[in-house]
Amino acid sequence: MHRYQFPKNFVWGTATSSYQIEGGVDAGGRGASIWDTFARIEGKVFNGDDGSVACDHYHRYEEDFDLLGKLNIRAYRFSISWPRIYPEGRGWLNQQGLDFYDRLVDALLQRNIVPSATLYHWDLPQALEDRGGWRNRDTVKAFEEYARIVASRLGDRVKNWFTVNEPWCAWWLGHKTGVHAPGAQEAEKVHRQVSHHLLLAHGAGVLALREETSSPVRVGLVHNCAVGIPFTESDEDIAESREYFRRENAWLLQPVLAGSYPQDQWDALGADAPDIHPGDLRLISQPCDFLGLNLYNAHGFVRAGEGMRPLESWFPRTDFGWPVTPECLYWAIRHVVEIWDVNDVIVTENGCAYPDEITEGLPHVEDYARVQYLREHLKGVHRAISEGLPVSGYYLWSFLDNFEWAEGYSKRFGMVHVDFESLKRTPKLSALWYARLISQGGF
Ligand code: IFM
Repeated sequence: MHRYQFPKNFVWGTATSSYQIEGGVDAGGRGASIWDTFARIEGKVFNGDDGSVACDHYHRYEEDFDLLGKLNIRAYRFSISWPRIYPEGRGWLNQQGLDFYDRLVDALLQRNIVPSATLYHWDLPQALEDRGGWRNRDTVKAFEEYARIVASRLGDRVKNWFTVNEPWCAWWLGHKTGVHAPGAQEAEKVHRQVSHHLLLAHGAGVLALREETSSPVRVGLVHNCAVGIPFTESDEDIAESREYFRRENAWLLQPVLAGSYPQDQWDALGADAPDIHPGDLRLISQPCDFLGLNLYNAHGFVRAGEGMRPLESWFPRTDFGWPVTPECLYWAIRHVVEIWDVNDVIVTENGCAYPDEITEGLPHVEDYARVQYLREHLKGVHRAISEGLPVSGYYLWSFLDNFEWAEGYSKRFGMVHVDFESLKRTPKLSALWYARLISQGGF
């Protein structure tokens, strides 16, 4: 039997985001976010669900963190709700919002759980959207003000910071296809401008975090990458899969990691390329401490000379319809390191949705499919480490079943089941499996 043992200092964590779990949307002086508005529009979110209660984590974080402690979780990645801090987007600073995250960070530290904070996980203050949102360059300035305040308040205790979570989703799903808030379907020029402003916000966030914290902090972007698995491990298939990775991720990663937009893609846009100011790319490409990768599946398999091949309709998939392709983590880590020379990768999200149900008389939800998914994906992380690739942590998505954006509460990603009527939490077998893995440093 092969044992997958991880380095002693490997960070084992789990992740959530504010709008997906907090609820308490009218509590503590919080302002509206674009997701409050979007979820009210008929037909935008499955079943008419919204995040007004979610897991009610806003009121239950102490007991939730007790549970995290019992599950041996060493690091917790959460996001800060921008409209709790600046309910009107700019100007009036809501002390109650800052106090909430102060208490939340202290509650984690009391349990020896390392807090890692994301500044932007899609809940833009509605007040900023009313002034153009990410289409408007002023939103970058507002983000910088918000980042400075949060950094100066929490930076003495929070040492790991993620600037923007998955800019691709905020840009493409929010402004191109419109399936996420604010639900826009913009012209090419406008949505490319949105992507540029999100990258600028990342750069401004890095600067703010470094300038406002008295002791060193670790800072990076979180990118949901597109990957194709080489069909075989021949040099030709690997080279084609690497080129697929470069092409698919370059629009967002090359500015951050190499200080330029990919010339071929820029030229193809012509007059629709975004307007950029002198110094923008320098701000965007400031050196970071790591790159966060969120990854759930590959697009498929890549064959030399054939490119990406579509998967069969009967290929094994999760409840979300995403194919189960465990090698995706290994290839994403390897490609990003080989192409852009990244010196530390953190897997900031990985997990799966399955229709987990409580069975009368059983203390846990039996989610063998998730255990199998995690085990197979972690083998890829282990392979990367054993080949000397720099990977320092893994955050399972997600701690709790939660509000899965346009899918509402219909897709369960948690290692802990949440009954959305009673709000009762019930650990799934995957949580016990993960707790054991953490205590043993491997499986
Ligand atoms: O729930 C989301 C999360 O907010 C961002 N990454 C993907 C997850 C699953 O869809």
